[in-house]
Amino acid sequence: MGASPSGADRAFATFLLSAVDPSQFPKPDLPEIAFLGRSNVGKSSLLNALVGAKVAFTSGTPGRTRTVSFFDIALGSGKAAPVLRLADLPGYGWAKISRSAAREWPKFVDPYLSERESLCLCVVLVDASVPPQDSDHYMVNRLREAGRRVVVAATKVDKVPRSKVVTVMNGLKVFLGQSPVPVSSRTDDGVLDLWRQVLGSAGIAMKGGLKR
Ligand SMILES: Nc1nc2c(ncn2[C@@H]2O[C@H](COP(=O)(O)OP(=O)(O)OP(=O)(O)O)[C@@H](O)[C@H]2O)c(=O)[nH]1
Ligand SMILES: [Mg+2]
Repeated sequence: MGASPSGADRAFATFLLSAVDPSQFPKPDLPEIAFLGRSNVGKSSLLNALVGAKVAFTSGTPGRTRTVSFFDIALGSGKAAPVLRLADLPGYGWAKISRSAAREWPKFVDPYLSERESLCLCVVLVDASVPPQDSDHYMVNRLREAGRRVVVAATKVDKVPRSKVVTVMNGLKVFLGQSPVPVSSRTDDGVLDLWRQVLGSAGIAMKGGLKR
């Protein structure tokens, strides 16, 4: 069940569709939260950790996700009506993707980020175990300029020595202009904290507290 709490806040995720073109995006009829970050940063893994099920495809091969995949989330019961939608976006900044795939990226992601009316939060993932990158800085600023609400999640914090976590988080805060939420999909550290923020952005208060 991952990091999702039991009871009223337990998430039930259903894969809706994978889109390669804005015409394929689902109707914007639910509050939507997008997961963005460089290839291999752990977007799909974090999404799975948040919902407590392996719904998003993860891979050791960077740049694997080339589509926008949408997942509808119901709370409390799998039979309940969905209350929010998560979007797993393709990774950016991976040099080995084919040139045509690199050209494809902005074509269907940029209109999504700029125009998607139901998009209420962008979770930008940055890898806590490597130095911050210009592409992370670019993405956070681009989203702010588009008027998007941004939460920065610092992933793979299990790979950072405990004594260095505070320094790394402070460095990211200075670099990106906001405090990151340290998370690990391996250990579930910080996952519930992030889940609370995801629900909050959709106007949903967590009822079940922090108990699993
Ligand atoms: N140690 C550690 N490894 C992780 C964590 N999250 C993901 N990984 C690993 O990082 C690799 C990439 O994970 P994905 O979730 O597929 O990354 P992604 O950002 O969705 O990648 P693309 O879809 O290719 O852009 C996999 O080998 C994961 O097992 C984490 O919290 N800790
Ligand atoms: Mg992925």
